[in-house]
This record gives sequence, C-alpha cells and structure tokens, in this order.
Amino acid sequence: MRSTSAFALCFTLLLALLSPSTVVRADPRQFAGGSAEWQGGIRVTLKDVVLDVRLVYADTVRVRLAPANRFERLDRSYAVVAPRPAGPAGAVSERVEGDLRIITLTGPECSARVTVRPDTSAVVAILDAAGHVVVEDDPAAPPRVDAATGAVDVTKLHPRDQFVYGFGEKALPLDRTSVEMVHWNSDTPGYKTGTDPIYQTTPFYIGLRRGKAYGLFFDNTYRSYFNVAKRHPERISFGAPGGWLDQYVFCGGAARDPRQVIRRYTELTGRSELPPLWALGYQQCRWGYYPEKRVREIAAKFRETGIPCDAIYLDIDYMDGYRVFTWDKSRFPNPKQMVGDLRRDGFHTVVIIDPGIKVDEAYAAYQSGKAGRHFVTMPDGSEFQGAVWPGLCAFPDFTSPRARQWWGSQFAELVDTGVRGFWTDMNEPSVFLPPNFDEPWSIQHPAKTFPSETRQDGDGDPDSHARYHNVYGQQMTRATRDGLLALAPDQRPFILTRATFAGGQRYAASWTGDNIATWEHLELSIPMLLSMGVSGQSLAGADIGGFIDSPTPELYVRWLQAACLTPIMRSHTVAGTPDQEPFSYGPEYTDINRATIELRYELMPYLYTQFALAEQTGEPVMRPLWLDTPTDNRVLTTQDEFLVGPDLLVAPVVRPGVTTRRVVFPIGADWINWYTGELHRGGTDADVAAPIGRLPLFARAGRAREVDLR
Ligand code: MIG
Repeated sequence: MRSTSAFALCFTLLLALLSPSTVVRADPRQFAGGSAEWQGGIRVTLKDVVLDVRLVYADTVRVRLAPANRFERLDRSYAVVAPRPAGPAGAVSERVEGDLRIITLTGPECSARVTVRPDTSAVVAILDAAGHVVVEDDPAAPPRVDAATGAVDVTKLHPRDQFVYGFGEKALPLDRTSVEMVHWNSDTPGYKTGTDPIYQTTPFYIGLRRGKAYGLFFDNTYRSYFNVAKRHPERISFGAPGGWLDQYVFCGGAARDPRQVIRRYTELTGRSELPPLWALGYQQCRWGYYPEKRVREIAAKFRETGIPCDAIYLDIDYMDGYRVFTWDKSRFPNPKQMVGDLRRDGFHTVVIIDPGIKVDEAYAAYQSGKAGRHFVTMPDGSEFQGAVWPGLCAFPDFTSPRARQWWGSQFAELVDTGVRGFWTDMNEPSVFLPPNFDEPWSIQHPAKTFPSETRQDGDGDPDSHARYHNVYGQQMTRATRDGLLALAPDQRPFILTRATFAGGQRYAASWTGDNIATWEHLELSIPMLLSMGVSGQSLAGADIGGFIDSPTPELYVRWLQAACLTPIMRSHTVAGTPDQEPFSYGPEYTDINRATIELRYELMPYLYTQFALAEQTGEPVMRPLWLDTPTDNRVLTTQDEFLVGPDLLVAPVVRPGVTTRRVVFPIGADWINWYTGELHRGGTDADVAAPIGRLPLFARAGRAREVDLR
C-alpha cells in the first residue's frame, strides 16, 4: 500500500484544478477490514486482494481484482496493444450509507460505483453518462479470486430482455444467451452446431438491451468459461482457473452505440489491417493440389473458363515429408519457377505452415530450433515431443521473443521463392492421439494438445501451457507476420490462421476450420462469421462447399453465393473428395459460379474501401443487422442475412430446393433490389425471388453514409 507521496499530492492538486467541484482525497482511507485510496482511479484493499477500478477511455472502465503484487503481471496482456492507453483520470468521491462504503469514479462518458460491504466483499456497477446501470455484479455473488491460484469467478446481472453477441468463433447461434461455453482452443474436425469449444478464444461479448449496448472483455488466457443465462436466466457468470480478474467494460459512448463498443474494443486490442488486394479476391484451395502439373492445370482452367481467381493454396503435400519450410522436389522440382509463372498469370501461391517441427537431426529447422532452445519443454527442461503429420515433432515456443524471431527468419526461402501468403494450421496447438490410445474418443480430448504442465516462456513470465495454450496460435501468427514484414517490408503479408486469441486480428485473418458439406453448415457459417466480426476477428471466412464430404452442385452454388461477400472467399475440401472448384459441376453451374465470383469483383472497389475503413474503426465489414439498427426488434436474432459495410444487404439462400426467400429489411433506409430495381421500405418483410443463379442483394437507397473516423 502506497502512502501519500509527492506524486499523489501533485496529482491531486492537478485533478482538483481540473474538476474544482469534486472532492478529491489523496490519503489512504482506513476502514474495517481494508483501506482505499485513489489516484485518478479507485484502489481498495480487501483482505488479501486488491480491487482496482480506473478509466481506459472516456467510456471504458477497467476492473482488476488480484493481490497487489500481481497487477504488474496482469499488464502483460497478449490481447491489449502496447503501449497501453493511459486513460483519462476520473473524479473520485466517497460516501457512507449505513454500513456500506460507496466509492464512485466519474469519467467523461461513464462512471463506476464500488460498494464495499462490512464483510469486505465489494461489488462494482458501471453506469452510463445518463447514470443508468450498464452492467453490475450480482450483489449475492461478489467477484471472487483465489489469491494463491488466481482462480476467478464473476457473476453479472443479466436482464431477461438483453441479447448477448460476440465471443468470436463459436459454433453457436448469433444470440449467445442460454449457453455455457468454455475457451480452450481445440482442433475439432467436423464440429456441429453446439460443439464447444472449437478453434479460437475471444472472451468478449456485447450485451444489447432496448437499443443500448455495452461490451465486456475478460482478459484471461486460461481455460475460461462463460455461462450466459443458462444456469440462471438472469445472470451471466464467467471465470477461469487462473489469471485473476482483469475485466474491461465498454459503454459505447454517451449513446451506448454497439458500433462504438466495437471501436473501443478494437482500439484496445487492435484492428485488422487492410489486406493486400489480391487476398480479397477469390481464393482456391484443396487438400491435394500436387504435383506442380496439377496446380498449373487448375490455374489454366480458371483462365480458360474466365473465372476470376487470385490465389491457389498448397496444402501439406507440397512439403518434403511434411517438414515445414521445405518442398517435396519430386512433386515441385522448381518452386520459384512455378510461383513466378503463377504470379505472372495473376495468381498468388499460398502455402500451409504447421507449427510442428519434425524431430530429425538432418533437418535444418530442427537443428537450429534445437540449438537455439526454441522449443516448448517438459517441466524437467527436456524437449516436449508429440506426433503430428511429420511424425514426432518439437514445437516452437511462440511466447518466447527469441523463438518468434527465429521462426520469422525461417520464411526467408519461401519469401525468396515469391510466396506472400501463409496458411497457419494446427496451432490450437493440435497433437495426434497416440496410435494405441484406448480411452473413448472425444472431439476435444485433453490429450489432443500439449500436456498442461509443459513450460513456456510467456515473454519472460515463464509458466505452464495451461496459461499460454490459448495464445499459441495467436503468437504463431505474430511471429509469422513479424518475420514476413522483416523479410519483405514493402508488402502487406497475408496470413490465414485456424487458431487465435483476442487481439489476434492484428496479425492474421482466420477461417472456421473443418466444417462439413451440409446445408446446416452453410447456415451456421453466417452467425459464426458475424460473431467473429463483432468480436474484432472480422477478417474471416468459412470453407466454401464444406471441408468434410462433398457438396451437391446446388449446395456448392448456394455456398459460393453466400460467401461471395464475406471477408475471405475461399473454397476448400479435404483429401480424396471429388473436384470442388467453381468449374467442377458442368457448364451450366460453371456459368452461375462465374457470375457469382464476378459479382465480388464488380463490388471490389466498395469492398476494398470498406476494409480500409475497418482498419480505421474496427467495425466489421460483414455485419449483423442489429449493429446499425439496434432498436429494430425484428432483426436482433437475424442470422441468415447480413450487411456488407453499411450499404449492402445480403440475403443468401441457405436451404435446398428453394427459389424465393423471406427478407427482413431493417429500418432507417429503403433497400433497392440489385437485380430488379424494386424498392423495399425499411421496416418491411418480403418474399424475394432467388432463382438458382441469384444471390439476393439489396443496396441502401440514397446518399452513401458519411463515414465518421474518430
Ligand atoms: O489434420 O493440412 O483445418 O484445412 O486441409 C488436418 C490438412 C490438417 C486441417 C485443416 C484443413 C487442412 C488439413 N488440416
């Protein structure tokens, strides 16, 4: 506990000058079972933990609960951008009400009210500029942390008419109420609606009630849980087995606007950069494009059929025995020649990169990784090894700055070969179960990743994998991006990752992993991508046509249409399936698919502009209807339509055998049918023609919205 210092005194004087009407005290206040002090924020000592409440922005409050000597550790966030925002100083006042001490921190656009109770527990309420409660702790269940283990549990009140969105990539409906979820990045091939967790972790949600929003970010990398009104219809509980409590509440400015919530969340955790133009084009992938002749055939077929395409992917088969940073020279004798030829023909080559480094003393990456001690270790300091595609592998510790540097330098040859796009897979991290594994199989078996006790550097805060598991993929993309920028500083790299963590949008785009070629999965892809968008992970796509199994021609056509205006437009399928390119389904479907892809290219100037704006604001390009019209009750759970930027409304067909569909037109604008010119009034619904060749699309009538770049 800090006593009154010259600094605090100066600060107090300054604050007193700035807000002359506020009572400001600098001396620690003693009370039964604790004490409180404030320096532009509130710090209350309660037995063995300290509650710290301060402003991050005018409309954003950070609340921490941890032992005093742990606050520094909490500041080492993998989600929050460096340097941390300083935040405005709030004005603090205190009053006593019976046996309660009520301390209030008032900021420009929100305030926080801490109520300390005689049992030395404390609850926090966040209030908006008008003094209305934004979100508050359950008075019956004050936040708890275990000072020793860092385990934390929090319960918020949840009004029954509140909708909850966000949490990034989850295979769940758009409205995340009535679910319990955990965050533990998992390789979950063939996941279904309700499978949880899957590949990514974003412990951030947006609450929306009667048109007013707030956001809450739980900055914790452990295996956290969120119970959203499932156990109790009027509570949201969350917590983790470690990491203490570090929590941000975003009030959305004075207007409580959900867009402002996202702007602030992405100001704190970073924004997706404008991708290279080519990465916004159509991308063609499959597991099995080899040898070189086959790749050239695919490229030629695109040009022959006149279907636009900017990228061709190589899956794991391009490597020599799955050794990353190598080529199988029997399949690809001259990669530089091939990549260069493809480039001249308008294609970028994107290659897959897995984290596992084959244990092979004759393999350069293993030799240098081992010599530099860049791999994850067992508690006794020996190298952790696990089996993935190449056989037994060692795994880079991406939470070590030295290892990241080393990893980044491994890309030199690929960059020299002309490769500018990288597809980072298996980075949950994923490990194969041993061949004679006799426990019942489950999609998220704990043995499918590193043992929890393996050790990682944590950027100088060494700890177990249990703490750093969820940032493994995120830090892999960081290392990859930094390496690429060092090797080719004048080019924006394109990285597509399967696993990531909150803040990972700064480093890479992502895709939704191993989906299935079914109509249900097509339908599910929309709420998934929308949720990622409102959670900052906006540069995302789902495998078009489905990864596992094969789509019917109709399903492929509809999927291509539905994905036509999603951020990343990429077809992909697993090894051994029939051809799954836009020209694989006969001349009639080829014509339809060409028109679909041409539509994206026709709209590219608009799309590119929207991604450039998104880089400034963090607002997603692919957006749920409620984001712009949160007071339109008809659209709060709409998850089969979306907006692209503010001015295009997309209503894809996600059901088989259908040639019309119902479209809900949000309030606030009229909408013009892209094909017929018919005008639909905002606030109405209509059955709209959707013949097999057509993606229902509508443009906002009238002047383009002025863009406010705060
Ligand atoms: O164990 O590289 O999600 O897109 O084609 C499977 C092969 C490994 C999983 C990825 C998928 C990719 C596949 N990979």
